[in-house]
Formats: sequence, C-alpha cells, structure tokens
Amino acid sequence: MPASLSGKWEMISNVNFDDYMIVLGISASLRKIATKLNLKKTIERQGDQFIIKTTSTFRNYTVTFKVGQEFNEFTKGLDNRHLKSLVRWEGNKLICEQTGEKKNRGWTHWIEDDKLHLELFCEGQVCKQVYKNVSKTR
Ligand code: ECB
Repeated sequence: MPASLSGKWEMISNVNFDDYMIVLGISASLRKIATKLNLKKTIERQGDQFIIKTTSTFRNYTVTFKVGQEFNEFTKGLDNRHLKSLVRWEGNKLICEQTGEKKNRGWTHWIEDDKLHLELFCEGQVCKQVYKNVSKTR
C-alpha cells in the first residue's frame, strides 16, 4: 500500500499556478484572486472511494472517484469544463488523467518527506504545490 494521502493538508508552496490557469483560460481578475489563496486539501478514503476536497476562503472544489474507474468530472467554479477523468496508482503516485478540450491535462499526488505533493498539468504547463500535514492525528 502506498504512503497514505489521507488527512488534512495546508499549502506551503505553489509554483507556476498562474501559467497553469492561463492555459485553462482563466481571466486575469480571477487569477489575481486565485494566486493569493492559501489552499487546503482534505483527502478521505472510504473503501475504494476517494474524496478530495480543495478549500479556500474564496471557493471550494470537491471530487469523488474510485481508482481505476472513469468518471465524469465538471470543474465547477474552476474552468467549468466537462472532463472524462481516470485515476490510477503508478507506484506510490496517484495519477489522474483528465480527458477533454485541453490536451495532456491531469494531476499527480504523492507523499514525500511527510509532505503532500501535487503537480497540476495542462498543455505543457506544470503547477507544483506542496502541502504540510495539519491533521490532528495521523
Ligand atoms: C478550489 C479553490 C481554487 C479556487 C480558484 C478559483 C478560480 C481559478 C480557476 C481555475 C484554476 C484551476 C485550478 C484551481 C486549483 C486548485 C483546485 C483543485 C485542483 C485539482 O484538480 O485538485 C485535484 C487534486 O488534488 C483534486 O480536485
């Protein structure tokens, strides 16, 4: 079993988020707000189902899926696109491929040095975020 992604996490670094949002077509005014946010993640596992909540003072986004099972994703409040998404394990990395209008889109999560790492990628841009654990118990 790969290192557990479950728990509460708070962002400590965020590199190239603006360029990732630009390729998604996010407006300058929205990007200005978004780049200032301190994002948090809550990752829960219920059986073979994952629930990933991304929260902030501005907007929240939740995705629920089963590993290996394609699902319809609507990125409500983000770029508002409809995607066919598929999450799989590759070694200790949880990888999501998001098929839709934008090419080579998805994300990868893994644990390294007790930190939650996330790469958000789209059309050649990669945003790299690192989160520290803020769970009460882990
Ligand atoms: C939910 C807080 C983000 C609010 C930003 C608002 C507007 C910007 C619009 C689009 C930017 C694209 C992505 C925002 C970044 C984070 C949101 C979730 C990214 C994501 O797909 O996370 C995955 C992996 O943890 C689970 O959904």
